[in-house]
Amino acid sequence: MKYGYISLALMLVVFVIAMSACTNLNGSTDQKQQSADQDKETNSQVMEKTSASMGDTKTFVMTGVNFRFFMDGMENPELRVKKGDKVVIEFQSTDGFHDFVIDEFNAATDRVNTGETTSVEFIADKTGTFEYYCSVGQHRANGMFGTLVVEE
Ligand SMILES: [Cu+2]
Repeated sequence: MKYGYISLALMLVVFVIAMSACTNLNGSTDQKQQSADQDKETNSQVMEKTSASMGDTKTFVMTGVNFRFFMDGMENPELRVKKGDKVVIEFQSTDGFHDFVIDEFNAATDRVNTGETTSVEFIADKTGTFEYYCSVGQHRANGMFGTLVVEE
């Protein structure tokens, strides 16, 4: 009978050890599975980013006066982007009432007064050379225009 208890106790110990070993095994398997899932998630996020934008975002910070656009001190600068780029124009009037318009992309900012800022964004979905201009009064005729080049 004495041996019976001992062997029963031994079996219990072995059983407990075996159980905890199993739990550990399962635990590490779960962790592996989790990190695999995380990898998958990361990959699909990267894929989404790539397919959603198709191109870079090009931001141009421009100002307007009577009757010119300026960017980094350059008068009516040529803007260059690649086809598929998202173009963001951040426009501020530093003197007068102005806007920024490109007909071919149906892009137009609000008309803003001195000190006010506005913006417009569009996808440059076709190649070519396009004119941007200010649509207020005779500003365009007075030289308030420039060129956007969209390259392949
Ligand atoms: Cu203007």
